[in-house]
Amino acid sequence: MKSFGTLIAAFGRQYEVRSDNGDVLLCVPRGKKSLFACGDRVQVATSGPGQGVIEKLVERRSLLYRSDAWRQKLIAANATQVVLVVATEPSFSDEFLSRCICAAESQHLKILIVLNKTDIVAGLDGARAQLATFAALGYPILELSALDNAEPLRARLIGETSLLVGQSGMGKSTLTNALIPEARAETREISEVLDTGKHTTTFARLYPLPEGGGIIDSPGMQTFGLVHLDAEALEASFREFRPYAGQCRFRDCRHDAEPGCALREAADAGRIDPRRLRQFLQFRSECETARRQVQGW
Ligand SMILES: Nc1nc2c(ncn2[C@@H]2O[C@H](COP(=O)(O)OP(=O)(O)OP(=O)(O)O)[C@@H](O)[C@H]2O)c(=O)[nH]1
Ligand SMILES: [Mg+2]
Ligand SMILES: [Zn+2]
Repeated sequence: MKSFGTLIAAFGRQYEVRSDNGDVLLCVPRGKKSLFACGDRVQVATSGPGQGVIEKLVERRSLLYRSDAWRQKLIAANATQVVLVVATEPSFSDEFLSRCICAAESQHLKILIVLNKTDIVAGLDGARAQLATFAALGYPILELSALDNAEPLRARLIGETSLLVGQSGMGKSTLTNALIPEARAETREISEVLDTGKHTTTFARLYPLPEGGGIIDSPGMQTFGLVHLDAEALEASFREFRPYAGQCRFRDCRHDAEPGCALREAADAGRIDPRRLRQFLQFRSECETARRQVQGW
């Protein structure tokens, strides 16, 4: 029997697919290649009780992934919104945040930043200061405590497929459980996470929201390589650079040390955050190094 369904969990080479008639099947891909991601729409053929084979992938509306020179790691497909989860504790990296934003912008996804654990007031000012750059760029920031009350987030999720991403221990799974109690996603004390060096969530899973839409809880990440973005796509994913496109003196300006560089002038004048320009140059240089490695020179 063949049916269409949604891939709701991706563990290595096996996938859980909820078919449109409600059955949940544990599936393997047909053939060796397994390049599916949580959120994918697929056609499956039942191969036994509760088991199936993925036969076809329905074209994706979006795909969020990270990459280094050698590998791509799919995170989720068909999300409409990326929810970047940071917290007052443990500390987070604004560079990591910029990377996630580039990946999301390049897929034209909505972006929402959640500052979690506002009940830990000691970390609040520092976290807000770190987020000021992103607030100035117009990215919405929602402050809450998943342990006290996650409800302010619910209205922002209805009708969207929201991918929760962030570093380990920020509270993605705690938020998921607060909004969808049946989710029962595993959560863990950060101290334990640090002891074992492992993330608590080990694979991405999609949970339907009772009000419509869904949440994809994903494993914490340490790095977010953007090697799949070329220089042009990378530049376009820094939204504050867009008004300066084509304004540099040289058409092929690399925004590095060229005279008459509009981006550099804007950074010097404080119209764009110099830190973001440095991040752009750093991400681009990583991409170029990775391409040279792959090509062997
Ligand atoms: N004080 C406080 N602690 C929280 C809050 N939200 C989550 N935590 C705690 O933070 C720790 C980590 O939470 P998780 O939900 O497991 O974090 P995660 O982002 O899913 O982590 P990974 O799965 O490793 O990526 C747990 O001990 C939670 O109880 C909050 O709003 N306030
Ligand atoms: Mg988790
Ligand atoms: Zn320039």
